Amino acid sequence: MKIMTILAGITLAAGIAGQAVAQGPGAMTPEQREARFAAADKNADKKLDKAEWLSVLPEEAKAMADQIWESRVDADGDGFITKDQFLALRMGPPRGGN
Ligand SMILES: [Ca+2]
Repeated sequence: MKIMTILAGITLAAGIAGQAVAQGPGAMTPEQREARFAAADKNADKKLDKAEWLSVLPEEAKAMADQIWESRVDADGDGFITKDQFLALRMGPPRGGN
């Protein structure tokens, strides 16, 4: 029961984050996503730590930041997200086979 509630919360927060990242109708272009990554990468080491990622996380997603970071962003648990990982982030349904 508790687990289900937590999972539902993660899904909800991820959806909110996805909507905010998309910023209204139409997803961000790859150029916009790269610009966001560059803006977040304060120390220019080409990867984001959690604090840097938090700096570009939409306000409405911050309540679930820990869950989103651990479950979807830093899925390999190394404490960083690379540019490739950032650009590949999809807050919506898992990618299909194409
Ligand atoms: Ca960095």
